[in-house]
Amino acid sequence: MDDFTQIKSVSGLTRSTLALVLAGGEGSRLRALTQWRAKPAVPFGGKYRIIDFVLSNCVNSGIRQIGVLTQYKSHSLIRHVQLAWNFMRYEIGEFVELLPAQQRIDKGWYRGTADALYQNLDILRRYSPDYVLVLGGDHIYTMDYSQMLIEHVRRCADVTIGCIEVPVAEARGFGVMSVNEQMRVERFTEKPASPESIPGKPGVALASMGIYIFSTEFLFQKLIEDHDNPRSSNDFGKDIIPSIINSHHVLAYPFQNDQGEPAYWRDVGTLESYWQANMDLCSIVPELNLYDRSWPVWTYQAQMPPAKFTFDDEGRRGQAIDSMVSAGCIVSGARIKRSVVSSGCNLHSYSEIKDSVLLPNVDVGRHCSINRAIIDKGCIIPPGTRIGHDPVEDRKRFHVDDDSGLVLVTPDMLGQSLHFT
Ligand code: ADQ
Ligand code: ADP
Repeated sequence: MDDFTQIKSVSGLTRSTLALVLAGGEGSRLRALTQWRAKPAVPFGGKYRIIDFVLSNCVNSGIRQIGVLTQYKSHSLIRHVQLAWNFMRYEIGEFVELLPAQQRIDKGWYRGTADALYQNLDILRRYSPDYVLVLGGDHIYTMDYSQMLIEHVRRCADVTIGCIEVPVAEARGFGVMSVNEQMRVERFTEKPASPESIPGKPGVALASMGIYIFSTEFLFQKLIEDHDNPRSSNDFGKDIIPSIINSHHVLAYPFQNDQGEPAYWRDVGTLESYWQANMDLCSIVPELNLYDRSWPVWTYQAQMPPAKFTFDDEGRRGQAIDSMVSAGCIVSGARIKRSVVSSGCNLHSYSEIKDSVLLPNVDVGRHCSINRAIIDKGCIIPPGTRIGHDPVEDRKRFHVDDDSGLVLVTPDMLGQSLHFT
């Protein structure tokens, strides 16, 4: 039988928790979108960057001591976190602190996710939290971590892992676990070749969301043991979690919506999943609701005028339907359908944009037709360009995703210099 602890104050728990966001991974499956920036810094949803979702979850959950561990191509990530997340007040114990791989303990970069924490052990010790919440910086979801924290403490767990049901066909990319009736984890395999189904739910596996709550002393002890183990790759999913399943209390916390179903959680690791998660925002009743005022997603707000829609010279309206059009855009006679148009875009007359994601500051010239495409920040699409209609033509100039047929366009593919702002 598990022990249970009475919880007196939820805010007492959240205030004694340090969140560490792992934001250093390469994200190579996003192709040229991560050529110059880390995946958590990729623009998303018209005005956000991917990392804003996890940071907003922390702040909205009352966890306001946050470290962001950066490594790979971190310039725009660091700049964004500094610009967007500087409203926290250090005086009252709130902060978002950047922890770049800086060869503090070892001479190398962060090896795996556990090593990223180990190399900052001296800093983590100084904050002396009771609990450490480890998070990935590259998922789109809104989640109240305080509920998971309550469960961790109530059930006297050593580690609690956030988990979600996924189709078995997709489970190979995740840590997959099996649990007993009390949700204690009995087996955990990182990226298994043949993932097991949940008993009674064929075709559905229980996947780790890469979210862990550790009781601090236990975490520190395991990080040191892992560091001293020459056979370890120093990774949570590959090394630390599998090594403690049999010897410690590892609890699974299912991430569910109010109806008890798996909640909205997307790993936007591929062009198709990145595009689809953007498209999801355009649906009439989106599963992830950016308009929920009780759970604001915070970001950096550039000073921009409202989006503006005007007629073209022949009197046809600029219009957008089932779409999100961000501040600073001018839609002059262009037609937008099922698309996300980010801040500061200019869409000129006689052009049509369908099922597409435009990152900030894109300029679409006259008479263009863009279909099922992702257009990177700052691209200037010359008048008359057709994208997403003829894969053979598209392949000559742009990147066409083999799985989905989506077209990715970046400034260098158009012979333009990259946009630095
Ligand atoms: P992956 O996402 O494949 O699996 P990983 O590549 O280690 O694991 O990335 C985890 C997070 O850490 C990402 O946010 C990444 O950006 C970051 N990261 C990776 N290497 C880093 C480093 N050296 N320094 C700093 N940050 C780094 C993990 C778990 C699986 C789980 C999935 C859920 O291992 O068990 O199912 O997440 O997506
Ligand atoms: P974003 O803000 O959209 O993530 P940025 O325009 O800020 O992208 O670029 C991200 C990083 O890539 C910056 O560090 C910038 O210095 C670097 N970068 C962009 N283009 C080049 C280039 N042609 N050569 C070297 N570095 C580049």
